[in-house]
Amino acid sequence: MHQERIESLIKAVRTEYGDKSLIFISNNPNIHRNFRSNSSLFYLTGITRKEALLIIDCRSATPREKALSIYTKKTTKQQLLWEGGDQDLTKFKKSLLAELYYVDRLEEIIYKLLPGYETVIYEATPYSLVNKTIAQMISETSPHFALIPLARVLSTLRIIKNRFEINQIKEAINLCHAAFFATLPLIKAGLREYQLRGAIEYILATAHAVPGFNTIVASGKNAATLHHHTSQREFKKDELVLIDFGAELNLYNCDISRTLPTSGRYPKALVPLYQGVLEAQKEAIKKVRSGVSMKELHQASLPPLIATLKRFKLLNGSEKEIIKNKSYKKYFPHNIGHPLGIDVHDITFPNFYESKLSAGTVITIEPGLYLQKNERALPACGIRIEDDILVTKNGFQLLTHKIPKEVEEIEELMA
Ligand SMILES: [Mn+2]
Repeated sequence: MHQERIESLIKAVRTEYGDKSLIFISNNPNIHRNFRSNSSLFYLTGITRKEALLIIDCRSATPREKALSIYTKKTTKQQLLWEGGDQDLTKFKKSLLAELYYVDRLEEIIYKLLPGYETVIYEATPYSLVNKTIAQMISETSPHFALIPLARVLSTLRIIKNRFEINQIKEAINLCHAAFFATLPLIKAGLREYQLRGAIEYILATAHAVPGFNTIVASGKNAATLHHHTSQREFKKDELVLIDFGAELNLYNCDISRTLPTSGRYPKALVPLYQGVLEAQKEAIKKVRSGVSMKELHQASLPPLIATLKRFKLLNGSEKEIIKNKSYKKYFPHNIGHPLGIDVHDITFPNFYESKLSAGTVITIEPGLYLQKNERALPACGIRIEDDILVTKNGFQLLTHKIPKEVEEIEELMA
């Protein structure tokens, strides 16, 4: 799998920039706290070692001709004592047909490598073996080099998931499913936001997963803050709690939001608001298939949202006018969703939002409505419903279908 990915990357680079290209991707060893492997390095190789630099020579079309070199540092006795061992890279000599070098400094080696090449494709992480970013180093010494960010070439490959990756995402979703059902009974007046967050993250931790991002638990008016940092606020009766959570398992992520009532039933006044968001989400999901753009999915979600806002007299004018003058953005200020994968907001290319989606891409669909203050007899609140969806040739697969979102379903579960 990794060899094929590297081969595809080399092919893309050779097509775009010619074969006199070198690719540098490294793991930043300086982040000891919550170290996480560089997503692209992990995608291409499976490497998770803190000290690791992969150099790909694009003069060879395949990784089989000594095109790959991995540079790393020997683990010292001190490191062994304090940190324990790190990933052993010797296995990659075989699996990737890579050369493996143990070095203490890399500058000289890189300078020696450069002649004969014209393009350097890189990830901008600082790397201890060269003290600065490789891009900095090269632009200072060899300003004639074309420096190209790796994402420009790799995003079109990473955006399409294979079966293994889809299964990884599904497994992460299974953990969130478990966390959702285990913590649902906790959602009632008196509990505090951080307690629910702790309970959700506890379930993930016991399955050897980590939260893919700071779990959002936002109650009442706090939910009007899109990325509310879970606070001490206590849940009150008859209000809503927005949870936006994700599990990262083996470096693959999911991302789910649900909005739940604190008193077992959705407050009557807020039901139409909730239903509006749900309908908007369903309208967008219905349209998912290869060839459709995120922008079109966004557009598809707007009529139900706008109808809801008009119903509460939060917006005036025709649907057409409201879309044109974008006044709906006061209540729905973000995009409909984003791609998902090794990163929660997975790698994208510049015009991704307008581009046609391809089969194999996993996206989120997450419309929301947010009231920053009490308005028209409605309390300040936030509603977001987010599912993870696999784009297929003729439609979609709703990966998060087991996590309920219908009003009746949730009220029955909480009764
Ligand atoms: Mn999301």
